[in-house]
This record gives sequence, C-alpha cells and structure tokens, in this order.
Amino acid sequence: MPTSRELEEQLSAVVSIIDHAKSFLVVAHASPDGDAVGSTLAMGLLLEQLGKHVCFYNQDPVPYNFQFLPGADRWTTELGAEESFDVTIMLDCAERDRIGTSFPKNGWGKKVVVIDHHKTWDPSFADAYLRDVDAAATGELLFRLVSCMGSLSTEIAQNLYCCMMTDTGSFRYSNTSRTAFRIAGELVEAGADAWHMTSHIYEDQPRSRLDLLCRVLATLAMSPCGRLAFLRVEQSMFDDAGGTSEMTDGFINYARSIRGVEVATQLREAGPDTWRISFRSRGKVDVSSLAAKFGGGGHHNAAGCEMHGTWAEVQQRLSEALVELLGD
Ligand SMILES: [Mn+2]
Repeated sequence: MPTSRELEEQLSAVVSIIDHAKSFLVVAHASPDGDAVGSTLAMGLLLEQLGKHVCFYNQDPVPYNFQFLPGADRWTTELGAEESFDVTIMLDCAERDRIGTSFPKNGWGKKVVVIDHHKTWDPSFADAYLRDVDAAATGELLFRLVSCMGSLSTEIAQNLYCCMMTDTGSFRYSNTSRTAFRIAGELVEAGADAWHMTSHIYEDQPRSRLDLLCRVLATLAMSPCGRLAFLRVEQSMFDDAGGTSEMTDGFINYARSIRGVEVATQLREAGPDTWRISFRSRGKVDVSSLAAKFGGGGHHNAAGCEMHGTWAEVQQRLSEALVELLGD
C-alpha cells in the first residue's frame, strides 16, 4: 500500500508523461468488466479534453450493458498496422498478458503508463505506475488524475461512476470504503445519476442471459465440507440458450451467496479442455494467491486463471488446493 506521498509522486510522474505527449493508446484487460470499460472511456475522454489524439482500444468489444456509456462509440477492436503512439496507457491490469493475445506489437507506445489496483503486477515494463491496491476501482485512481489535470465533465463522471459501482458490487463489497462513497458522491454531483446507471448496467438484460443462468445454476456442486461451491459454463449452453460469454459475469455471486460457502469457483469452457476459472472469496481466503499458483491473478476476494483438463479434473485439482488453503 503506497503512502499518500508515494501516490502523489506516482501521480505527478504520470501527469508529466501525459503533458509531454500528443498521441495515446488507451487499453484495459481483455474480457473487460465495468471498471475496465469505464476507466478506458474516462481516460480517453480526459485526454481528448486536454487536446490529445486518442485511440480507445481493446481486444474485445464493449459488453452489451456498458454500450450506453459516453465514448463507447469510440471503442475499437482493430489497430492499423501503421499506427503508432507516443504513450500507451494500460488500465485495470499491470501485466502484459492481461490485455490479450491479439494486442499488436506496434500497439506499445514509446512510453507505457500503468494505472491499476490489482494485487498481482509486473514492475518491470512500464515507465510510470499509478498503483494502489486499496483503491476500490481503477476509476478511483482516475478520479484523482482528473482532479489533477482536467475537469470532471458529466461524461467522465458517468464512466467513473460505472467503475466505482461495478467493482464494489453496487457499493456492497469490503472495498466500499469511505473514500469510495465520497468519490461516488462527487460523481453524482457532476451529473452521474444512480438509477440511470443501474437501469442500464443491471436491469436491461436480454432474456437469453436468464436462460443461460438457469442452465449454469443447474451445475451447482458443493464440497462435502460445504465451504466450496462450483458452477460450470459449457459452450453448449450458449448454443441452447443464446447469449454470449460476457453475459455470465456475475453468475458466480449466486454460488458465493450460499450460507457457509467461503469460496465460489466458476469454470467457463474456453476451448477444448480449456477453462477460464473465476474465484470469489467471502474474505477468509486470498484467492489472488491461489490464482497466481495457476498462472493467473486478481484481488483478495476476486481472481481468475486458466486451466486445462476435463471439468471434473480441474474441479478436483481446485478442490484440493482450496481445502488446503482453508485448513480445518
Ligand atoms: Mn478493477
């Protein structure tokens, strides 16, 4: 955890790099969530406000429920081979691999800035890091940056509100600090409307998402001790129910919400014998360290990785690792 002095130093290093550059690539992790989308758009809009040239890039498209956000129409999943940038700003992740395998080599600008709040990080490749694992969202760090160098327009405020709301589980998780509430209050003052944001993000889902949820909940399995719950998303479910993989975001919370469950795990089929694993902890177990063991990463209570094998093999390996972490 950086001291406020260290954070100020990190901030001024980032401000100085931005001041001295003209063209920017803004990118967040692949399979972007609300914080990744909101921080990409807020960062891009801030840079445009400062008169910079910006490319809003991600390997993956904006999920259906974030497409209403101001600036979402600028999002691109293609980068021209001839394009180059003074600075690449990487958001909501601090490891190269997280931005996905189709990130083009020429996507890297002459300088790289990382703005992030994840525990796992690679300290070796960026020119400047603005990192605070105690920030509720990457949007919280961007709020500081906007306060330093720009003005909080309604468009930026809406994007930052999306970051704060989604990464705190609608202001319910343990990262919902006094600071998070204070910033949310300022964002509301700047024009972010709570119900407008909620109704687009959580209450405008396609019927197919619920059809998918029915199928996924039917796979619920519990460990004999009752502290572990598993859900599984198979490719065939999308064929039956319709919908897309981004729609499974949030399903895992049903598994964690069961009385007695300490860790919920979701296996999502990503290819033959390949599974994207998500973990949600109630707080006792640091799932980011577990994910790191399997080549992934994340936060104390929310993390992920990729694993290979049949679902039964993967689930067995994870059960053993988790039981060991939980102790008796
Ligand atoms: Mn985040």
